[in-house]
Amino acid sequence: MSPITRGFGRKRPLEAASAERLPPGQYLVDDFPVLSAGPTPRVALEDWRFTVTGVDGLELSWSWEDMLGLPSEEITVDIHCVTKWSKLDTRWRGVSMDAFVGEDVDAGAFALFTSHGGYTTNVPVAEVTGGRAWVAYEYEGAPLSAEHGGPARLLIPHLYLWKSAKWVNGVILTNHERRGFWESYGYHNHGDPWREQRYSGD
Ligand SMILES: Nc1nc2c(c(=O)[nH]1)N[C@H]1C(S)=C(S)[C@@H](COP(=O)(O)O)O[C@H]1N2
Ligand SMILES: [Mo]
Repeated sequence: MSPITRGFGRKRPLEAASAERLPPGQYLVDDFPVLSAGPTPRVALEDWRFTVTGVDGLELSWSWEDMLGLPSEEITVDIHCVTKWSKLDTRWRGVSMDAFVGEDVDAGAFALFTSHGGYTTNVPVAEVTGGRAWVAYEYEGAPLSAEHGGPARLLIPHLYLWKSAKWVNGVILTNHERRGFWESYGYHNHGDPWREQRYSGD
């Protein structure tokens, strides 16, 4: 059989499958664009911490070593940026948010994630627990680069990528919703790409 025929035979179903995975208004990219609101912070592993602040004000904190001691998962997901690019089958390694926001924490309903450099983003606790969000520290089998949020970033693939805070260093749990950086500047509070929740009012 000719390789040309085989190539055509493969291409069409693949394209159809990809189209189904593309939320409305998005286009596919093969590269991995970098979008940062400020300079790239360089965070040394020995200084790295992830701190969970419960509703009661009590803090739980993990060092880099502590975090690597938690069970990690390999995650292959599609990611969607509000600037309209999507990337399929990105492969990460990270620790589920369930490992940080567990029984020991007075969780409340709302989470405000914080990052080195001052970036913040808010998400309901229910959307970052139950295996839907990770602190990711590897991308495509290599340590996560600083540009993409390394040493570790949040990964919430079911929401627009601005929710996936790069250089994440903690989460503040509250009963009252506090808006993050882009959510305060007119972006949608929730940010579901399948419902095209780009801007407040969408
Ligand atoms: N700390 C921090 N996290 C951030 C941002 C940022 O500016 N600072 N930008 C967000 C936005 S708008 C997007 S689209 C993604 C981009 O991730 P990337 O640069 O790895 O593509 O990071 C999100 N997380
Ligand atoms: Mo973005």
